[in-house]
Amino acid sequence: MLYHLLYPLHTTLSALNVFRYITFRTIYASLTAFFICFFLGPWMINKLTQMQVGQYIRDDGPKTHHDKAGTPTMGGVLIVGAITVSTLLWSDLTNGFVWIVLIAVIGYALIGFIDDYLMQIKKHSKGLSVRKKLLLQVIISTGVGLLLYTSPNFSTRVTIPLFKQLTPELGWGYIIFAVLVIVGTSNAVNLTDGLDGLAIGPVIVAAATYMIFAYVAGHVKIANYLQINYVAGSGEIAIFCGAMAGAGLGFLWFNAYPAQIFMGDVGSLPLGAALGTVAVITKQEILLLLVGGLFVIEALSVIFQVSFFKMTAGRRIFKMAPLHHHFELKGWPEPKVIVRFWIIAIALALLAMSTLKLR
Ligand code: 57M
Repeated sequence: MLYHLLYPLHTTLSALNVFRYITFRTIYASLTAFFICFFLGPWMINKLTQMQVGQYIRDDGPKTHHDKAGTPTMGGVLIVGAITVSTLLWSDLTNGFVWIVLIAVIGYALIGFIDDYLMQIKKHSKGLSVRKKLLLQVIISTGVGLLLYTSPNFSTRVTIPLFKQLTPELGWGYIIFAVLVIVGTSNAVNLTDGLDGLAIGPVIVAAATYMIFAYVAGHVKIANYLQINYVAGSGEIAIFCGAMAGAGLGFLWFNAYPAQIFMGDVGSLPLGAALGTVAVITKQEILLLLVGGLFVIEALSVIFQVSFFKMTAGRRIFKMAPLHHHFELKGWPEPKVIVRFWIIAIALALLAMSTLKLR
């Protein structure tokens, strides 16, 4: 909005020329989202406490979690609100990708909201059934996939890191591929969200990484130099990613151990969906396995644990899945698990960035 209002005035006030630059708008989108979360955080915590939207804690989890009962949840409303407002303020609203990623985020936030609402407000402890949640996720991601498929000049080739010449053409199958990426990432982030700051830290890292990828992919000269797919218009997605990283930092202020607020499904589902959508838009889909490697590890720990549990009638690989619970039960203090998982997430993101230069 600010771009549309202020940039045209650069002919009379040349300082406003700065609104043309994606880098400038990305920095201010990050700061805007950060300050929204930072300043509204305490108000949100009070409001949720008054409304008694406190976390219900399962008896079968690690004992240390029992003290967390009643922590206000659904902080994701603030994160998604901050990302949306900031993106609307700083990006070029004539860019279709901006609207597509906002549709994904708001759509998934609604699914998360319904789930949290049933669990926390209606005290319906199970929330939405897994099947209904998945169906809604597939419906929204199919819509997102279709919108991308019909976007002018959008390539339906998949980028394979390290093999820049190998780009399989999926045609309409790309829609199914996009659905898998978006639904998978959303659920993997959701599974990771089980310790204070554990999910939002790597979300910030991944959003910052894709902020760079989006800028690079949208810049014809840099994209050609690095021999990566040039995606016209994807530069504006850097602004969205900046807003996501900024909102994440603002939320982390309160979600840091010991957390004063949790994000709830209304936060974890849309944040994961946003990363998936951004990976698809920037044509760095497979690389998300590395950028969001921590989410992949957490999801795999659940898949292996559940499969092994079923195959062996009750035996386990880990003390408890997802993986963070395993280390907690081994006696690692919660902050140690969290910070070590963040370190892994940062190292994986750096490794992913290095592939831009490798072929
Ligand atoms: C949601 N939710 C947290 C909070 C957060 C298939 C199975 C592995 C699924 C998995 C599951 O349900 N995962 C998804 C994880 C919950 O956090 C809430 O949920 C939101 C995210 N959706 O924002 O609102 C709890 O996590 C803790 N927490 C923090 N700090 C935070 O910042 O401490 C969350 C955010 C909160 C709080 O305690 O209450 C969760 O863990 O429930 N299920 C599991 O993760 C369960 N695993 C399990 O059953 N494993 C089995 C195998 C065979 C499936 C096994 O290994 O034996 C565990 N989760 C819990 N207790 N709580 C185990 C039992």
